[in-house]
Amino acid sequence: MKNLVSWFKRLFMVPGLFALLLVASGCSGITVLDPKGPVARTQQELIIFSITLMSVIVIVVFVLFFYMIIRFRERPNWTDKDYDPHQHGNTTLEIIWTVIPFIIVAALSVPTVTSLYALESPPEETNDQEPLVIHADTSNWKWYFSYPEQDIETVNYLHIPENRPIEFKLASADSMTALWIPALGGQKYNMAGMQNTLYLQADEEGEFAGRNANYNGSGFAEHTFTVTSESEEEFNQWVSDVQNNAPEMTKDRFDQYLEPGLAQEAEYSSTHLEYVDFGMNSGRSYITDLYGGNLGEQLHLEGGEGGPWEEE
Ligand SMILES: [Cu+2]
Repeated sequence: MKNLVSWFKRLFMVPGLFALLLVASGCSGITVLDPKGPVARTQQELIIFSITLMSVIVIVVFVLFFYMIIRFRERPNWTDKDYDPHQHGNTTLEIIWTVIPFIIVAALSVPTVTSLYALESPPEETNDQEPLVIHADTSNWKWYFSYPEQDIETVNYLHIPENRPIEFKLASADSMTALWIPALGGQKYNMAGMQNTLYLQADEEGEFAGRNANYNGSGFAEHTFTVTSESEEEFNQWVSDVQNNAPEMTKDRFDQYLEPGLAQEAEYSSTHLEYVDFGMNSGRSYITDLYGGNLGEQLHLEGGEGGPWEEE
């Protein structure tokens, strides 16, 4: 009896420790579970739904498991007549363990696919509003946010009006990256020579953290930006400030930005889209045409021959 008690104690210590760990790690502070906009809220609901469903499955499996090991444990007075271990050809069991996985997969995938498709267009609650288009381009390890309509561009920071959908046009000058603003919604990839569209929206004012969510080398950890969500008046005020006071993004200046390295936050009263659009096939080789030489030097590729594999 004493053995049984200590066994139970040990059994219940594991989930207890786990719960303590969750609380101690400040689990309530997870940004994706604290959405600041409709897109993030849809995704949060999906996450909570999936965790709940999977927890139910785990609990059922564990209950069955403990039932089995107690029900069919080795006992001195049991004989072969009490238990038949051969279940081959048991139609009832075969049907149960074929149908249940189907139900689980359907229950998980139907809401997931529905939300994924719904998030491919601007949030429904603000569909009376024209989305604000922002081109979000990257090069190692910087963010360029161009507002074509306002004809301004920022480096490594973003201002957006609250309660208005933002239509991000994602592309990259070089390595593949991903735009992620956890408080506003999940990430999507930036690639060279093609464009992705991501709709996000903030429904309150505040400062949110944004980052590149796809590993792209030594500057990855600092490939971040801040998002300021503000009222429409404040946003318009900021736009006209930048239009009137910031320098122009000249082609020379932008070409300097494209060299690998980090950059301070900055703003300009014109956009680089006048010279190159990395989302188009024509913009695909822009950075290699500019700096491909440096890369060749680093990799000993001059002249297309005499590479490291030919040096000996
Ligand atoms: Cu692609």
